[in-house]
Amino acid sequence: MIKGITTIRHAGSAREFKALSKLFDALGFERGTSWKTARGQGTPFKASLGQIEFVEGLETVHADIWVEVTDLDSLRDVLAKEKARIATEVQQTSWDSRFLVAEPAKGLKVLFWQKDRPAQDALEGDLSAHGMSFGVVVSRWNSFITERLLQGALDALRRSGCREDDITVVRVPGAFEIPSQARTLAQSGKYDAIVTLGCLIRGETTHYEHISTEVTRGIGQSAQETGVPHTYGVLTCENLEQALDRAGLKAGNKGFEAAISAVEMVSLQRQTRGRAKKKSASKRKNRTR
Ligand code: DLZ
Repeated sequence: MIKGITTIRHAGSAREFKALSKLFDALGFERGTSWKTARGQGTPFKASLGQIEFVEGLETVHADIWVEVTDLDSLRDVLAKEKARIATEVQQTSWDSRFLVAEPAKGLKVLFWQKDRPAQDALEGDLSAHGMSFGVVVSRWNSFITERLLQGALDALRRSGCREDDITVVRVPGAFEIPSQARTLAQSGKYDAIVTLGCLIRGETTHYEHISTEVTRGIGQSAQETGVPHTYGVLTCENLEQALDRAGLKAGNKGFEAAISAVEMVSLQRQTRGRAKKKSASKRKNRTR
């Protein structure tokens, strides 16, 4: 089962290692667990999402570490402040993005890129969970699958920077019980979002259609009526093989995806609420003039 991808680079010296670590801190990467032995040392820097991509054809790759960012211009400012060498200045691509290549240590090139905004004024949530709290409701029925979904969800929240104390996991007997517990957590006012995890398998469930319809409707209703984002990590599968694929084997881990979506939705909600407040304040100001 795939858990993550790590790209490892040797720094030329302890001094360079320290400078690289300082730069990656300044860029906003989350530090993982460092190690040090008589033979050397290492410090991982985490991103919320990682992937490995193979490329074929004429496209120039520029660097073998690519980092997608939400604001390339601010990132360029941090690189300048940290006096990191820019090997290629900001350029537009033919695939609706801009990129630059930094060379913070000799021979170590990192390409930073940002996707062009789809529309001038579009708002998007980001994937940092700092200062957010989450309720995770997971059902015990088919726990062989749902525990994998839970591990994926917890992994996503931790990688996004959520503190352990800000995650509450609640176990319920089966998928049918998820909506009521999700609503209870949402109504408590303690959580920014609720992640729901469960697994319904058609072959093993006589009332499959009824249960899955109720669960989906109940989670959606709780989200709409409480105003707290809920994300849907309930698998509805034909058989165990399909469920396994979606719990980390071939088709990713839907628990991880549900948790990442929750982080994005909280971030987006904070932005849209902030924007709505500003708009109504400026309306009031105009009226009193
Ligand atoms: C009863 C039942 C059945 C047959 N199948 C599943 C399933 O595949 N996945 C699941 O999460 N729960 C199942 N359940 C249990 C119901 O969701 C519920 O917990 C019980 O009917 C008790 O209310």
